[in-house]
Amino acid sequence: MRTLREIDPDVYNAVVGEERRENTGLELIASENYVSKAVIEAMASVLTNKYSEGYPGKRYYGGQEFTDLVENLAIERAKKLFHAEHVNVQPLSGAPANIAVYFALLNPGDVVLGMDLGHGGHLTHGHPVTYMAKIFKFVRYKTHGTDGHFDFDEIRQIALKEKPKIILCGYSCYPRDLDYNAFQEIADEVGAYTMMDMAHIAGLIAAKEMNDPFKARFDVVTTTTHKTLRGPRGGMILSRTEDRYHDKYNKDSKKNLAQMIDSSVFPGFQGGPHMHQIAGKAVAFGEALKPDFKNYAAQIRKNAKAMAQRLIELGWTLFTGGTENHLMLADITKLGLTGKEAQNLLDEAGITLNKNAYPDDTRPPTDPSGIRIGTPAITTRGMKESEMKHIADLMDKVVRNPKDKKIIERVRKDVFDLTAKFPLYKLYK
Ligand code: DSN
Repeated sequence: MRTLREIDPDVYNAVVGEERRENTGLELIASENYVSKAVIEAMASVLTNKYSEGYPGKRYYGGQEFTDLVENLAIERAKKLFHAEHVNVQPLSGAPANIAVYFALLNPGDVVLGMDLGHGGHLTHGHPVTYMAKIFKFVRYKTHGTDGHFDFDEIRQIALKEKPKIILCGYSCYPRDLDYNAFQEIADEVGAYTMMDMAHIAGLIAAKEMNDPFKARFDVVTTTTHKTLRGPRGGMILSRTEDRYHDKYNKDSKKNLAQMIDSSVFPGFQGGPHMHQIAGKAVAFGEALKPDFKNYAAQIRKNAKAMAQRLIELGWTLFTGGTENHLMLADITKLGLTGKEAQNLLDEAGITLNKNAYPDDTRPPTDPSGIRIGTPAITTRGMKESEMKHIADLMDKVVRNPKDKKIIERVRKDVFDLTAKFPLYKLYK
């Protein structure tokens, strides 16, 4: 970074500032993590210089000997990690991955049945504000009760009525595992493809800490690579090879499912892949294949459980009464604050998390009732159950004393002390 410091001190200072912020604060945003130095080095490499439209061995431009090598490494490692028949590592992030799948499988007006955003689903699963909702018809299922269960009879009834071509599951704010067999059975009955967006829990699925959608014969699984999987910011699509509905939906096509997805990503949707990012993915997948990754993934869940338990002891209301993955959703209005107020207060104390809608929230998305809390990043730092209890106590102190600046300052100091005991890399000073 010496060159950057000399050439562009403004950008250099922003990068150093962010490194300092990450080092000295507690990162509880459930979708964030810290990549390894090796991933950063791969991302900051000359591979960013190269255009590689196409796929390994079938590119449009010359000079692809090393890009092919890197992309094949990423594909082979991802296949091994998730026992996938086919992998496309070119999606630039999670939204482009999901969009590419919609265009691979659907025609305008076709129906997708997915989880409601307000109940933990994701914006790219057809929220009305997205362009996808103008092209395809998205219908939604919700969770039920304080335990947040799915009513599969209800989902089946919606599917029988709406005739979706894709039944989609996956979430960005739901603290439980999913019963993929139940979704698959409904999809078989109505003739729908099954699609799982595992972005949040990819690392936990890779480590066999959570159920595997491919075991239930899911057709397509999409993911980002930067959450629990701990890779660079990016996306990926995994799928079966066979198109189980070739005769029903695609009888004039010569393509199987894998080919439909590949041509949807490129040339259908994206241009040149970001090869530096694909190199980072290859490195991260290599790391996830090592035995240590299993310990890390198991610890994420142990940490979430320990923190949830402590928060409940302290009187917090958590959706579903706890967690079995990496995140918790708290109804913070029960402690007298809105989600936005809690997020801002905790930010002042060096604890970063995000406001989030709580199921059936009556408040607006810009200032909802909930806050989402996640353990992947602090687990990467090496923190364990006892630190989780300590962090829960610190959060509780802040939200119960919103007007007391002294308490917030004291918690900020405690956060400094705690993070100093679990240092991150320092690359830039
Ligand atoms: N923004 C991500 C999250 O925080 O869950 C999902 O895209």
